[in-house]
Amino acid sequence: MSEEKKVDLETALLSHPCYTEAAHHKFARMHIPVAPKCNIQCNYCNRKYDCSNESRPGVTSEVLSPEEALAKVRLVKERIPELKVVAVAGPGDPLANEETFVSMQLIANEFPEMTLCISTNGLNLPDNVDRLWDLGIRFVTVTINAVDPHVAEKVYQFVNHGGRHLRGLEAAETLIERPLQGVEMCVKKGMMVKINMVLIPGINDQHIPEAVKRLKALGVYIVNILPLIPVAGTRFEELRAPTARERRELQDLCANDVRMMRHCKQCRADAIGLLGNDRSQEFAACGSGCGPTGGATSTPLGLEEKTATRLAVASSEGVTVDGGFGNSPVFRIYEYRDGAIQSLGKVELNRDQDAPLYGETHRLRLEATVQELNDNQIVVVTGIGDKARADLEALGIHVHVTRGKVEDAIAAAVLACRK
Ligand code: CLF
Ligand code: SF4
Repeated sequence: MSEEKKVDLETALLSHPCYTEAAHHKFARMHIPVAPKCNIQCNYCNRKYDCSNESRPGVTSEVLSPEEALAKVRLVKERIPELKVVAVAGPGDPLANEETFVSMQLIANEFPEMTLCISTNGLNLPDNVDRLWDLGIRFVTVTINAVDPHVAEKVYQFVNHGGRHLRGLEAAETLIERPLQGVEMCVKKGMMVKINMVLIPGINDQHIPEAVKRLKALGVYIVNILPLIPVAGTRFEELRAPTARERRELQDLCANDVRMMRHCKQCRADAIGLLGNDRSQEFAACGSGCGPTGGATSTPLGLEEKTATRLAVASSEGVTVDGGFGNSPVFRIYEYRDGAIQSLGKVELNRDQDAPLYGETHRLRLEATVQELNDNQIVVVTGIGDKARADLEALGIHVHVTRGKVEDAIAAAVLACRK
């Protein structure tokens, strides 16, 4: 029998940016995208994109082998000393891919102080609790969108389990029974279990409070209610996303029963950095080339060319400019250099979408947005008020107002700024 890995759970909890809100400004996490296969089909997931269990549906830049993942962890640890957590969160299901276990073992061997974390749909969890424990994994997230098969039936298209392809009620029952069993086993073992629930208006919104009570009774540590992101090419593409108010009201209600996570950023399967500042693009495509003598990404950050321009673009999907300065909930950050555009991540503003666009609250919101974006040279929006424009310009930030495609807007904004 292997010797049990010692983990200081309290210290790990206090520095885990998802489990402890106060830690998320200080400590970074890294997702290693080593798990491409999935054993179920959620109606909100397009498999060309990242796993919606843990990520906003954006294209993962790469799928890594365990050895490449280890090399990348070395590089990221060197550049981001605040790195505390390494996790597998897709792009498929971690427990449907043997590479998850191999990668975690390699990382545990080389970085014994690192907190290890996984996020799974839970189908294979009961069979793997001991294995995860032996690897030193103490943080397990399970996505459970319903505990009633008649609700779950509407969320999942199929489940592949035990050599069978299940659909309908049978699939739903399996995808309730197995994850709940896994959660119970993890809690008994001493793991910190987080539940992710995708809030799907008209499908599970009325059911979530009941589901939360059931999960609380099993001893889960925290619950994270994520808004549905309707993704093109999925069965739910025509559904609407919940409003910020709907989500908050549900969180408030469920907070009577269990601790709520409210700072989730729905990260990519290859996310790197602080939760609110994804730096994955800095390390993109550095799989096997990111050893000590690695490729382009090993250029020290301070030695970048001076011609680079950093822009914040109000764009919900990264396709078109579609937000005003005062109401865009997300600004995407890009670097423009010698005609090439590189995505550097996004800044999310945690805005109450129902708040009025006038008055004192709105004024404070605009000031906070100016501060959030003040390390950019250009801000691109569909509209902006005089006061906010003046505040940005006082900081030397050029404002470009436009609509249309993001890349066209960036090129035009840089040109206008340099005139
Ligand atoms: Fe990753 Fe998830 Fe571990 Fe965090 S993310 S596997 S628990 S280390 Fe965090 Fe990202 Fe939200 Fe997930 S902000 S999507 S909750
Ligand atoms: Fe997609 Fe994740 Fe659901 Fe699998 S578990 S179908 S990868 S969202």
